Amino acid sequence: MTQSAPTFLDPRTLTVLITGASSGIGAATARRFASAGARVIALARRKDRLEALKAEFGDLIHTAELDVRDLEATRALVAGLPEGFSRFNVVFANAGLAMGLEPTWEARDEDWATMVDTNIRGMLNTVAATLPQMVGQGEGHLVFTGSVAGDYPYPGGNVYGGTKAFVKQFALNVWADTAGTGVRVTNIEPGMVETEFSVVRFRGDAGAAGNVYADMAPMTGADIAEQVFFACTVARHVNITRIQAMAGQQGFSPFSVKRGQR
Ligand code: NDP
Ligand code: 8X3
Repeated sequence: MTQSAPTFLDPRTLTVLITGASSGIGAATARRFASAGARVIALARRKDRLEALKAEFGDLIHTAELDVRDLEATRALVAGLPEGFSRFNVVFANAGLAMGLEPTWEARDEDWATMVDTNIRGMLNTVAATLPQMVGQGEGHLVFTGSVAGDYPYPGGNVYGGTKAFVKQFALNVWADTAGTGVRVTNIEPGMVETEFSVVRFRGDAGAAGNVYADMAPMTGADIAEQVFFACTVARHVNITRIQAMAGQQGFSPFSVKRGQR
């Protein structure tokens, strides 16, 4: 059998809907696709941040304010997309956050609720509002932002890691449903990426957030955007099911042994 070179989709054929596009991984992914000529629907709660994207890329970008926790607003937004953006064929369900790093028994109820409502319910709302259209048109790609925290435990990761384990298993189950429909599914599972993630996790404490990335080289939003771009532009007969990447200086810890404790 002759070996042919891998082929890639023309990004100019893609219309990419991104939640959490106002900063970090989502903003970098919006830039990656728009700079390659794709159209991008950039969504987040902070509309002013989205305007910077609009200023950079003009007509390739459509921005709108959206809180993914609101299912009806998400459905209405998708139903009302303007001409040129309404036939999206990539959805990046990326909006999410961690709140707090306390041990389980000291964690705040409201933080757990915010993480579950955003990372699980908000992600499901995004899928509910977009997947039927992509299955109907027989072409699409659903990309999720999971995390290494969905595979590996760490102290203080309790509900955040639980939400990302949900995202991973849900992504795999969606792929079990969509395989053969023309809709691809990918779960992106990063380790340490320096974004506003840790500032949010530590409630605006920039010092605590900075310590997370001190004296090491974390991944950047652009590093993750490149992975999303690859998964979405690889030839249609390929489905990249999961991409897990860690910073080069981020390894694993041995099991902890609590000697002398009962
Ligand atoms: P950022 O804090 O920089 O970005 C988070 C994005 O999510 C923002 O655009 C924010 O926009 C949006 N968002 C949060 N809540 C909502 C909401 N209710 N409705 C709509 N948008 C919302 O962090 P990252 O870029 O790092 O985070 C993106 C994803 O990556 C998250 O799912 C996170 O869990 C995941 N991740 C991050 C890693 C890291 O180390 N940074 C590693 C692994 C995964 P706005 O506030 O304007 O609404
Ligand atoms: C974010 C990565 O390791 O901080 O999902 O939980 S980690």
